[in-house]
Amino acid sequence: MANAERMEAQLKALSLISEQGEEGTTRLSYTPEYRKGADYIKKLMEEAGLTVREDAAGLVWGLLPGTDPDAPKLISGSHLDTVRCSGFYDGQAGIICALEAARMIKESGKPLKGDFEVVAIPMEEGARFPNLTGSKLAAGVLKEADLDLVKDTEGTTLREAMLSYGLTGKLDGVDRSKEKVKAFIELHMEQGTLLEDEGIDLGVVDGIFGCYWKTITVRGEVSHPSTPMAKRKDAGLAACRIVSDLSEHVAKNYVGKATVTCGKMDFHPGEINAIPSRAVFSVDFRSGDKKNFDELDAYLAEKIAQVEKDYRVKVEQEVFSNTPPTPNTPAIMNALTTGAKNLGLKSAVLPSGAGHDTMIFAKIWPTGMIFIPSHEGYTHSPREYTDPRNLANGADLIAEAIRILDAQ
Ligand code: HGY
Ligand code: MN
Ligand code: MN
Repeated sequence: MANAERMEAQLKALSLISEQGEEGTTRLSYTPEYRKGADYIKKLMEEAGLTVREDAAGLVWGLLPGTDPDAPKLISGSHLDTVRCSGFYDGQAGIICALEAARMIKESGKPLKGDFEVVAIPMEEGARFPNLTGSKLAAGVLKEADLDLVKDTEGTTLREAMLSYGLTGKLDGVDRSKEKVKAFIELHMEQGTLLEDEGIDLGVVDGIFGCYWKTITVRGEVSHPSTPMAKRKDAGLAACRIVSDLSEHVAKNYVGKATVTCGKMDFHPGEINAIPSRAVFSVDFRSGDKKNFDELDAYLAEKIAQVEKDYRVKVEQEVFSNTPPTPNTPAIMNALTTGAKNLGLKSAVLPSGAGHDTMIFAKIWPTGMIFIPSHEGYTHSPREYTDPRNLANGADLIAEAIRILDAQ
């Protein structure tokens, strides 16, 4: 059985590998802190007896070889990067639990037919580069040419960031889309409260909500705050109007269907006594149904046209990332549900409101996701927590499901 204390200690150690910030853990991809986190994961993988490699995109793979080199592989893992001021379970718990499962399988003396690989993935969060970029590179969705096109929030290209991280700036061997993989399984915090509220041990995820991010730039004219309201071209007020009308519209008309979040807003020149000439802000749409994204796009376009007229400003919008709602594979879900039953654990099927690397790997492999309870649903917050017993249940289920799938 999994060792909860060991996993809790490993996650606690990861929590300290962070930029010095106000609170929580901040480990953005391809930064010195990320390098320390990746080296720590490599050390844990070596200690667990896995063969370790880091690929040309910075994904860290731990291999437990199977007995039959022709048998399809089994892969489990999650992301190692965080948002700013984060907790230390989001993504990381999926790596640590997969590693614990690999260790248990190895120590059982009963080898699998297929290779079992544990993976730690960069750039899942959109805190630096567009979200899911690491898994898009591994799935062959992003190609070499994209390395000069994809930029982080400061305008650094992927290739520049990879080179400064010590990688080759090429993608040799990164694309794994042509390999025979029986399943990719990702364990993750629920980032909601259903499991904890209902006293359920583990979640089996059926559908993962889509995640649609836009960057909106409003351009007006800087002038003195004494400028009459009807004369000014106030980019700041125009931006606030778009955000407040959009959020009211979603709150009223998309209950239980979609959400919208404005997490970032920046005014230029950013002085108390200067009407902003430019406002740049983010829009994050989530929904389980792509139709809602299309409707909200139409609403946003109308709202922008009205605000341009009413506020005498110009508005541009740019898609930062767009991943549609993604279903998991029923056969993998069945293996997870059967595995939980075999372990005497209570499980339930539920959707994921958050986005995950699994959405990208679902394009090339059969996929499944395991949720463990998030205490009071906190996530993207230093208050994120789960009882170590949940980590053990999760690792046990990964090992059990891997055995079931390997035997099929
Ligand atoms: O934003 C998300 O849904 C996830 O935390 N990356
Ligand atoms: Mn997250
Ligand atoms: Mn995550």
